[in-house]
Amino acid sequence: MLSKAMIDSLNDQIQLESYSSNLYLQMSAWAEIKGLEGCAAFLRAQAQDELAHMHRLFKYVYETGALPVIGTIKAPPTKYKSVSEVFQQVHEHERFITGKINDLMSLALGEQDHSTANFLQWYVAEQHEEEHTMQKILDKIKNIGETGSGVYFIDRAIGMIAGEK
Ligand code: OFO
Repeated sequence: MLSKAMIDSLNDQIQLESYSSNLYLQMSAWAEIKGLEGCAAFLRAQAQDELAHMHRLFKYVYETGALPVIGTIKAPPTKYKSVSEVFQQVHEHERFITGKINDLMSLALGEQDHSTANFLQWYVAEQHEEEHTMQKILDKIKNIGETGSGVYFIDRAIGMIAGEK
């Protein structure tokens, strides 16, 4: 059985994972409109992953006998200046999520809630992986550069990463 504080925090995370999914899906629309098919494919796949993260939490909460609550999801931004801005924001957002997962883990450990701590391990590993992927993408953007045909090659490189997912 989960504490009230833990149920509330897990529900906050359900809401955040839903927001992450919407954020990346909205970013994929920006990329599509700009003709950046590789970036769009990557961001759509990322949106799907975030939805799966939300469902994983949702299932865990109801399996404990508590009520998962999605709540209100705020609207994500719709305008971006460049590919680098999009992926900088993705990276920043993932770091923010890592902080939230760490807070959840600290709460679970503090409460000696070993079941939830064990459940959260998967998210700890996932955040490590995602931050690493986003850093790799930012490095590629920096190395290739966004001038001239650079954006074309960046899009191809990110599309290849999407294909590996
Ligand atoms: Fe970006 O990862 Fe969800 O948790």
